Amino acid sequence: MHVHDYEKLWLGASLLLIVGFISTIVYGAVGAGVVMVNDEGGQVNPSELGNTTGFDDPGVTKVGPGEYEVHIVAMQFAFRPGTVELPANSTVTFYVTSRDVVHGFQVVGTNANTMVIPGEVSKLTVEFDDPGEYGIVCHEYCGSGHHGMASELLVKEPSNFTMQDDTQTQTGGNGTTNATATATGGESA
Ligand SMILES: [Cu+2]
Repeated sequence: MHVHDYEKLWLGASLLLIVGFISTIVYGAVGAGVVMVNDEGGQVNPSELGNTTGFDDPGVTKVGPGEYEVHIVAMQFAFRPGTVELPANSTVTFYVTSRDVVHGFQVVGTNANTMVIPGEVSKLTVEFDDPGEYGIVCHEYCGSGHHGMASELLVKEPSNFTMQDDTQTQTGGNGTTNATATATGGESA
């Protein structure tokens, strides 16, 4: 059977395209360092968060040199705590849950991004190398006040950083960012 030269050319070109598409998918899955948020954060009773370790007093806990844990409760229409302060050069594991409806949690300008589902704990680890201000926003429509549901994350020079006391308030706020964080756990919702 004779195959025309142009036919061969187009066959070859479409084969190349297919190989190219598969390569980008494989790279995105394993090469880009993106980690999906899974169920390893565990489960909680959303109506018992006041009696749940970590979420009864949300905020920052130091767990090792340069390592911090941050518990965050999302609710209509705020995050608690309203402001999170962390030192630069730190590895931070966020534990985020909701006490009412589905919310979102995104550190703006980074790939730290997850859904927040009542009863589930979203766990994601982020490295903050440089000082900066980041907005934390809810990106899942959660009701009439959704547009105002935001808080801020201040990454400070380690020499200026002192642990916040435990009397954090529920305030909203918007931060801007010069994104330098890289998340080792994150998901696009
Ligand atoms: Cu929300």
